[in-house]
Amino acid sequence: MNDMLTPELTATKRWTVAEIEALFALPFSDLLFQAQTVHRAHFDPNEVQVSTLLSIKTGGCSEDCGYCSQSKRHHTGVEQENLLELETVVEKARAAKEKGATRFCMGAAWRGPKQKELGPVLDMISAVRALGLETCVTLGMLKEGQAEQLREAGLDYYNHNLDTAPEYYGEVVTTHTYQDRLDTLDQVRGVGIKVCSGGIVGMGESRTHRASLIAQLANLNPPPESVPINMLVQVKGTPLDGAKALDPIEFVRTVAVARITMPKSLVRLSAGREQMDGPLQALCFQAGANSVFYGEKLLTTANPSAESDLDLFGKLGIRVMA
Ligand code: SAM
Ligand code: DTB
Ligand code: SF4
Repeated sequence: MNDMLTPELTATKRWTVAEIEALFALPFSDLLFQAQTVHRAHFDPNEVQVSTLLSIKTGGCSEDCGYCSQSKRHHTGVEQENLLELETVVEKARAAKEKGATRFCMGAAWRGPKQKELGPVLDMISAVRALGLETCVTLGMLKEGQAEQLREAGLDYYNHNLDTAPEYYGEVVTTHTYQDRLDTLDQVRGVGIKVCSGGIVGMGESRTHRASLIAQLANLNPPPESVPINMLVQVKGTPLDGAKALDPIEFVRTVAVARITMPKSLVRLSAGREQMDGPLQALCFQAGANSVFYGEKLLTTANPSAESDLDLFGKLGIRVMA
């Protein structure tokens, strides 16, 4: 086999975009075999981690992300809501735990939290953690000192996606920059919070852009502990509604390449599962995906029900990761 295509199982390898494109170009069976080999070296291939999402502050966001239902610049019918009350969040977290989730992710449609907005979120983190769940929040860009406060509240993971290649970012978002995203990831890493960062495919990007996104993620030092791979959910009223749909095989290839280049990370099959059938999801698990969002809602769009996921897991002999 060509040396360039042999995956190194170290977190410190720097990947070039060309090496990642070479992985994308492999025959499908060879790519899946490599992905499965890497997956089995680091994880039980029959276990999947499950996280439940809750939108704690919906809509009205100042940013112009072309895919997002929550930007106030797009007319999507998503109404702006206030930050949820602590009791509501705790109730939802308790219900998620009862259904088997091990991580609870709280998302807010903010460019970033204002200081007076952060306080109530810190209380939510502590309360959810007290239930025995792992905690994750996604609040946008962080200002100096905010990551520290999140860590002190007991936050386990901060989600902040790079979303696409640096070369394509300006086509999707103009109100903040790729460097802004990287700076927030630095702040999170700097205080010892675990990083959840991935992207969206199916936004009209090229395969080279997908390889470039994966290179950015895999070359973070260390790579994110959690890597969500989202298939664009097309939302009416957003600029990306009507984008050419990505071929499902190309989606599976993206998952496999993420697995090979980030051997120790949880690779999450994220948004877009409601639009996928069971066999396509099964291929994604074979390609090394080992985490999903669990529960019938993502932030504003639908996700498969817990019952249908448990049914699929049953058919595939998949156990939920403790
Ligand atoms: N406002 C914060 C931010 O942008 O980081 C946090 C919430 S934002 C909704 C979190 C992530 O959801 C985005 O980075 C993007 O990856 C994902 N997302 C949003 N809308 C999506 C869509 N329609 N399809 C797929 N993924 C989407
Ligand atoms: C991630 O990568 N995907 C999640 C979570 N992190 C915050 C969000 C998906 C949102 C899908 C569109 C919606 O429901 O609004
Ligand atoms: Fe706002 Fe986040 Fe949506 Fe962008 S992705 S518009 S920052 S909520």
